[in-house]
Amino acid sequence: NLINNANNVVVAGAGITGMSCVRYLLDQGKSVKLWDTRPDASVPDTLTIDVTCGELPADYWQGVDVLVVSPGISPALPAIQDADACGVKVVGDIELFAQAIQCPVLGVTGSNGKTTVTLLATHILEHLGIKAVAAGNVGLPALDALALAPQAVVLELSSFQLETTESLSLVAATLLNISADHLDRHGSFEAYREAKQRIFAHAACAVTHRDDAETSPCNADIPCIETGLTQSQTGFGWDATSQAILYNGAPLLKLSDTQLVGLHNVLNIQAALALVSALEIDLSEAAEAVKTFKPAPHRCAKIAVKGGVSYIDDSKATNIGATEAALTGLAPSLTGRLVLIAGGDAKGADLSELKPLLDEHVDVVIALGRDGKVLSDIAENGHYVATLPDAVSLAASLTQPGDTVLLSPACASLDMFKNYQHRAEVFAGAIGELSA
Ligand code: UMA
Ligand code: ADP
Repeated sequence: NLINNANNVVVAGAGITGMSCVRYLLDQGKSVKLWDTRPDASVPDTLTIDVTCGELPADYWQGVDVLVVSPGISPALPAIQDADACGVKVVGDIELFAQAIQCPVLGVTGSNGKTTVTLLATHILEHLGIKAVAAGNVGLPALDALALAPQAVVLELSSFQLETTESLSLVAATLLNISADHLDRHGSFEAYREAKQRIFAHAACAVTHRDDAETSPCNADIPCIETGLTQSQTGFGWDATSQAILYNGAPLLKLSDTQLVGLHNVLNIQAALALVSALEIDLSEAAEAVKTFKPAPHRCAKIAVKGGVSYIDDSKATNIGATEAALTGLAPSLTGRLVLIAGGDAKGADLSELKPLLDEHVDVVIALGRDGKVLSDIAENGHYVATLPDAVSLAASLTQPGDTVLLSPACASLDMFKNYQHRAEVFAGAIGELSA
């Protein structure tokens, strides 16, 4: 055990992960120092440990056994490479969690759908009377889940977290899908894919999408439970005519009996059911629980109808794959015209990949943000605006009753907003300002 054998530990990053690590390590009786690479980082003043912000003194790594890096910090940073060269073991918080957790853990990764599947699987387990906790990238730092004495943990894992994880044992693991994301951090699509594949390293079972080879374990020979949008006789399937999810060919659950919409959510429901089925629960009761699950906000949610125009908040669409799901999922059910508001920080992705879907489904594109120009340039009917309220008022002026305005940015929000929730608040606020 890494931590049993370590005395001096550095935690990098003063965010929620870093703070959870500090608490955990102090509880374990370790000597802990905190380092944030940003000179102006805000660090709680209640901390009584050694804190360094910005540049490190030359001998900083001397005597340090372990460095725990927060997910937002790249292990490729020169100072972290220095630590490695000095013999310091570099890990992430999930590795500490992996070495401490006693109950079964289900793992969820993918470019999109992680939070939906994590929360849904947790909801199902709770419905079945199992004390389950959703943790990891979903928001509750994994080490904080330990203190809640769970009977099962559903762990959402980002590629950043997987990059620094080695020994995580999972009862079942899923890689939902892969599309370009975080290329600015990982350097290449291949490196991003490799990080995601690490989820299967010590998994007892994989939940895969039968028509997407990217979701299958590359290096681990483990049993698979399949999901998919075809009428399969084994695993999870889909009958498009009756709009029902199938299990081993028999109807299990109708999509219309749930509060989720779109084919991407059919896959999400299947993945959540497949994951919990690894815990030997009653599948029909699990399917019953799906009906009472309320989706998290900012994921393709209709938030207003103003002047007969529907406004949809998909602010959580922070990459191309999510916006593709919104466009293909929504378009078939629309009668009027569709205005898309998109743009922001593309994180190194090529937004022009959206061109075919824009041409097919979108009548007007209103773009904004650092990388938004690409979108207004490639769209047949594209506009570039300075702010989100400007985008909303332009959309309102271009629409008529029956039309839909969709905020699905395909980009991170951080170039203009605090986070995607803030972007959604500004969107809702601007809609509120429109005359009825
Ligand atoms: N910091 C540095 N140097 C850097 C970058 C950051 O010192 O180069 C410092 C910042 O000054 C700050 C701290 O690190 O003090 C922030 O740490 P962090 O960025 O790792 O963020 P946390 O607050 O610890 O939150 C993280 C996840 N954030 C990221 O991966 C960026 C949260 O996911 C996660 O919910 C939380 O741990 C609990 O596990 C957020 C996220 O955006 C929601 N994830 C990405 C995504 O979903 O696309 C991966
Ligand atoms: P994540 O945690 O991976 O970001 P979320 O469940 O929060 O996933 O959804 C993020 C975005 O991706 C939302 O815009 C949502 O509508 C879209 N989305 C959800 N599930 C899928 C899926 N299976 N495939 C593609 N897009 C999806």
